[in-house]
Amino acid sequence: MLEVIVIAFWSMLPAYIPNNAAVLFGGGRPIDGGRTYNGRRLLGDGKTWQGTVAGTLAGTVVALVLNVLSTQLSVDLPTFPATAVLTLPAGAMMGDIAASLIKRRIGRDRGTAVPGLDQLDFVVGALFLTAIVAPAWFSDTFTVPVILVVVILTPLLHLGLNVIAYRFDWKDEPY
Ligand code: CTP
Ligand code: MG
Ligand code: K
Repeated sequence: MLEVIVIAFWSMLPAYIPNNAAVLFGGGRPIDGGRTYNGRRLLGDGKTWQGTVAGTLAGTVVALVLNVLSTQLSVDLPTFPATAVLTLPAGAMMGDIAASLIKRRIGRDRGTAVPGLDQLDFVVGALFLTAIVAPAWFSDTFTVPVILVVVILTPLLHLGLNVIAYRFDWKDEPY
């Protein structure tokens, strides 16, 4: 059980970091360029080019560092192929962006909480893109128990980290 939790956390770390990096380094020009549809923004000011690039880069660096670490550790942890090094962080950012698109369409303004969607958007994005681009590595690494742990553990971790980011004034809301 502990092994499954460790593998789940390790394998998803390159997808966890991007959101936090986007919060820290985001800003500037929004991806939607201010465009609206039916009177509402497509994505909103919370989805910026800078945040997306910084988040993807940060997750990529984390995956590369974990690859180096896994050769140093005696325990058998997954290494990330070049495809997953990119798809885990890029997929996480895409999932978060897709969630904003959904949130604007259902009438939620930027920064409002949609429980469930907020905590799992990046997980679904990261897993989905990785499953498409690196199917063999995906099915070897993300077994059913690992996916179950990811789906349960992620919202708890995400909420915990966001509360900390909020307390440190890095983030406007504690979710
Ligand atoms: N951020 C960014 N670019 C991204 C994702 C996040 O610049 N692709 C930054 C923004 O400053 C954003 C903050 O990180 O406000 C928090 O991210 P998030 O909670 O995902 O965005 P919200 O502002 O809550 O907007 P939304 O309601 O669209 O999710
Ligand atoms: Mg938010
Ligand atoms: K979000």
